[in-house]
Amino acid sequence: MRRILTGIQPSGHITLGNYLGAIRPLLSLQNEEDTELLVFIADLHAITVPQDRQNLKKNIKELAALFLACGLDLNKSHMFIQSEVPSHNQLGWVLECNSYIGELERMTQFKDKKQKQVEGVSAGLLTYPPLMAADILLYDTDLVPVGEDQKQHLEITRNLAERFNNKYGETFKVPEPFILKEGARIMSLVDPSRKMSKSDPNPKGFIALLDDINIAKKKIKSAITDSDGTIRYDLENKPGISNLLTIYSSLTNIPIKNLEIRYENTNYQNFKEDLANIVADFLTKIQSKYDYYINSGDLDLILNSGRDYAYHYASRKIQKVYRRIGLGRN
Ligand code: ATP
Ligand code: LTN
Repeated sequence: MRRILTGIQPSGHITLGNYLGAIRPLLSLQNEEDTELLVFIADLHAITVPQDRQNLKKNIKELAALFLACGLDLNKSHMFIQSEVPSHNQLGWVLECNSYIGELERMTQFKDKKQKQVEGVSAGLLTYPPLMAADILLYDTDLVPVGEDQKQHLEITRNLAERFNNKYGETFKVPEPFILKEGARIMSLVDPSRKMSKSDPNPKGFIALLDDINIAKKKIKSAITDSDGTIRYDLENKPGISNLLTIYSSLTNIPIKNLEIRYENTNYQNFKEDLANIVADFLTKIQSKYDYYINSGDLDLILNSGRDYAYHYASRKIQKVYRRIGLGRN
């Protein structure tokens, strides 16, 4: 059986970038035969930067309900909260001891996030990749759907798996990233040179899946574009409009080439107006399903059953790892 796994941090409100980069590719695989999905809320990763207790709690539940609202099929998947399965911390530590500071310091996400910390840079921000590797390697994962920004972390995960296997004997499956060409890097609406990010202090930069519909429409209509006026995909010279074309195409499945032809003789305002309506329809559908799940008592039962399933699998793996290394008495 093929196992697909991904995690998202409950570090803010889930964005269209998270959806197009990670959730949509994940869901595109769930109907394939002989495939199982493991989906988790990466709360241990979220605390690498400061989090408010109440917000964190709320974001964890919100993310769980959103996965379901986006269409996660519970007959094919298990959803759980990372901190409820202690094997993640256990393997994280082991892999940390097999990581080199130099390779961790080279990670782009570390370098970016380090710049933004006002209260000091936590050691966890640096040692985050071995914890992410643990998330993946505990479950003999085959494929990991992620956005482009996580490619480097997948590479280090593969390196750590191979390093461990060489040193202690075959223990981990070496996973592959699953990165879709379109939507893997959605950019900020206020600065198309930066990626759309849920922890952006300026909410105009991102569309959250739970944004008020009129506010979301306004964000699209006021997205930064250039002054050239033609609707053409050109990442280098027209990053703003290219980003909007990518969003349009990803949500409608209309190829970008066809959109360029459709909007050849119009202006940015018309194009943005249409895109705003497409985004509004998409959000409306998700939000009505979200309202159902967040208010249903099922959510806790679903998370309990996901935790038990993950715990069972992961605790066997960590015992094997400990034995291989020579830890404890067994
Ligand atoms: P934060 O701002 O807290 O770092 P984030 O919005 O970057 O959060 P993550 O939780 O780090 O989101 O990422 C969850 C998943 O969403 C990952 O697979 C990541 O690659 C993907 N992702 C995040 N931002 C984007 C984006 N702008 N475009 C496409 N995929 C994205
Ligand atoms: N590192 C990811 C979130 C994440 C993840 C994972 C993704 C944590 N563990 C395991 C895929 C598989 C992020 O910050 N975007």
